[in-house]
Amino acid sequence: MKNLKIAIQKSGRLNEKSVQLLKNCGLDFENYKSSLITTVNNFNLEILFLRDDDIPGYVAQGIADLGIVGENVIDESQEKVTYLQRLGFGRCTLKIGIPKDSTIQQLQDLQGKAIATTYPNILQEFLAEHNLSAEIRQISGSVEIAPGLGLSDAICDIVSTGGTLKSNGLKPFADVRRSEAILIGREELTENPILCELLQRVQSVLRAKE
Ligand code: PRT
Ligand code: ZN
Repeated sequence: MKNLKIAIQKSGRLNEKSVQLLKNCGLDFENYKSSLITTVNNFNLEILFLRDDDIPGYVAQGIADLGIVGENVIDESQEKVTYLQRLGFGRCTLKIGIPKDSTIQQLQDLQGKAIATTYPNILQEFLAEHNLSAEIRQISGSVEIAPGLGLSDAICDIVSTGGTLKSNGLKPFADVRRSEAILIGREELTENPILCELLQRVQSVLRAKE
């Protein structure tokens, strides 16, 4: 039977837990060192190691069959992929943060303000849901320093402990969406026997953790 391909994060916050999950499923493979693709020795699966941002697109285009990636990245990508299983790790919340001494007090106060983010699509949707229009300043990283530099009145970024907000003189203001790691796949694949076997193993690993 033809191998399936699963894309996981090459390095970063989801890498270790994604690798651990696959190993706990009994899969025997070499972890990523310099090769971006590895074959599982005892299962019909190949593992691709990618930047997380590329994973939804690879799956949607069928370059990979499956992927493990944060919901925030899936939503922002606007790619069409199927959710197969919530994985319970990589939990975080995309939040609006404002300077500690900001005059912003309620959502309506965001009207006409500038908000810096690396998540322009999700932020735009959130603003539209609340009938707000604000200026979205898309930047590619270090979003938390934007208000201090006078670039924006607020930010929209991932928060987990809140430590980064605090150490940059910001405070959480509103939750935009929660996120956790998700096993995604191509829609046509749901009946595939290799996927069914993998999914059963993943679910029994998750159950054993409960
Ligand atoms: O290189 P690549 O593009 O693959 O990785 P990346 O740098 O884009 O992502 P990475 O590895 O930082 O995060 C991968 C995924 O982990 C994210 O897409 C989220 O789904 C999830 N996740 C969970 C987080 C966090 N927690 C998190 N705390 N992603 C980012 N952060 C950052 C956040 O951006 C902020 O700068 O951590 C900082 C805030 O953390 P606290 O604890 O100070 O609040
Ligand atoms: Zn990324």
